[in-house]
Amino acid sequence: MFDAFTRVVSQADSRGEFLSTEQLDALAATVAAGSKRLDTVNRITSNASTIVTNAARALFAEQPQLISPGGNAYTNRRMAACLRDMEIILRYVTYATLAGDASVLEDRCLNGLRETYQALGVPGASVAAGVAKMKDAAVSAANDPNGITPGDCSQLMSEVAGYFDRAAAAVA
Ligand code: PEB
Repeated sequence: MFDAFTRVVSQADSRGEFLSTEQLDALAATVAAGSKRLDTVNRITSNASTIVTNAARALFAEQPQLISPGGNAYTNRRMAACLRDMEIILRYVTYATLAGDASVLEDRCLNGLRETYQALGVPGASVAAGVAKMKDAAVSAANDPNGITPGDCSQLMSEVAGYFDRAAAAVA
């Protein structure tokens, strides 16, 4: 598992080089934006259950076959598994956001997930649609200007959106 710092160290070490000025500048920018990152993680974490529930509700409204008899979220057991899966994915996105690196998400959550869903008969495209809904909700929760120091978070928001996009692409 890498973070923004260990990633750069590992890359430099594999080439046997000192850290470059560009790498140090990029890390300095990461440190300078640290409060934004922590606020973003905090916003998503504290809204997690709303983000998951609303995304699932919207997904089932769009794809009602999932909750009809024979559907992949039909019966309380499968519904619970579905909500849990969405929560797991969201949780790993918050870890990646904190770390500033996708490796924790890739290695511990997405690796082999497509094959798992294929084996279970869970439609990956539907999971991807649910993840896209969580992305919109998470970005808007993190971007909400109420009660927070105003600032430009566009770069961080596209980084966060990118983690959701990776998750969706990994199962679609
Ligand atoms: C991945 N999901 C399910 C299972 C596993 C995962 C391993 C099988 C075991 C179980 O049921 O608990 N687990 C999950 C994950 C990690 C992990 C992401 C990462 C670390 O360890 N059903 C739908 C929707 C979708 C869904 C499209 C968006 O209709 C999901 C939610 N996942 C779903 C369902 C099951 C499941 C299991 C319904 C149960 C499938 C079944 O038993 O029929």
